[in-house]
Amino acid sequence: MYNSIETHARITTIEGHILDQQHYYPEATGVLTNLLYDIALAGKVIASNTIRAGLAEILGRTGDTNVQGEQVMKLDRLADMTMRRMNDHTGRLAVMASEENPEPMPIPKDYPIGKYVMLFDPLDGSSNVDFNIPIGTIFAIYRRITPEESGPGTLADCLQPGRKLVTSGYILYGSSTMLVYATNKGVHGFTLDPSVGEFLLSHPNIQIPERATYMSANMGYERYWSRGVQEYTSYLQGSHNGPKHLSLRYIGSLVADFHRNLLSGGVFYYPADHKDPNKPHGKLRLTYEAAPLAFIAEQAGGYASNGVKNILDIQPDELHQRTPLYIGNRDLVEKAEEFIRRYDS
Ligand code: P6P
Repeated sequence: MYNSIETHARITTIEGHILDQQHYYPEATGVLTNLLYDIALAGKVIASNTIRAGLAEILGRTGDTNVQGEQVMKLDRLADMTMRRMNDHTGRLAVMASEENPEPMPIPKDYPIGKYVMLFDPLDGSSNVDFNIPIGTIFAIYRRITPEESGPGTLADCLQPGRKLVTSGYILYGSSTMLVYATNKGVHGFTLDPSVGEFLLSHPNIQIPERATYMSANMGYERYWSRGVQEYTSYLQGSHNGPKHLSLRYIGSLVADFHRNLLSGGVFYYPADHKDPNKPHGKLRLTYEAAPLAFIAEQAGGYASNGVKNILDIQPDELHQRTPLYIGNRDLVEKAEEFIRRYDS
């Protein structure tokens, strides 16, 4: 067992890094720093339950279904509760919204109300829990836009375009637990050192490699995709003078697929499909999945689109609205837009 003191030339905790970053924001009052720290703490709690899910009798389904009509996994419920309880009383937030809850969750009246808004997917990919496949928490932080004197935040505060994000990030519960977050000053990754219980800076200033390595899509649904997306897929496989070197990697867990492509270069796409008439815009959600990851991708030199426009420029109409998502290397995402324009317009 290595000693983290010996192996880290310079140990930078997430708290130290956030404080370092804070000097970029003269108006910052430390609230954002503390909010990110609270999210990191929630991540540690969720991680400690995730790694022993099989033992703690929290595997399997609760028998409930969430607003998405999906089976709620016990770990889902625990992650949702942890994220809420770590953040509902700190006085940093005006309102929260979660994938697991139909409506936004205003800060309880007994607690102080803050100036930020947090949207989150507490445990994305949770259907993979039983198979020990990496899963993740995704979070998005905005400033409230409704007047402070109006009391707790509202749905309007939650329905902001990704362009307004202050910070976003994810916690990936995989072979190690990583927290990756982005501000408009870059993308930084931290790895949880269980021996000291701290997230330590392991991936400073992440930039997506210029040369992509992977394409990531559920090819089992190809017959349900539009002509443009089918031709785009052929392009990624070398037709239409496309790249000849891409490998297919798709784990069915958005945070894990995104993280791999962020570090190795690649494009992930979950198109609109006509498999389920109730989900004409694909499966993924805009406000707490696509937009926060799009912010990270763009800060890392990549790009994210719904096939027509930048994800960050989409004004949400509903909290749980879905969107097609193409995300990763800018050239490959723009090529998706080109094929959709050419064949689907
Ligand atoms: P499919 C997991 O349920 C999830 O929401 C994302 O994490 C993942 O990218 C996607 O669904 C996988 O969906 O239809 O390919 O199984």
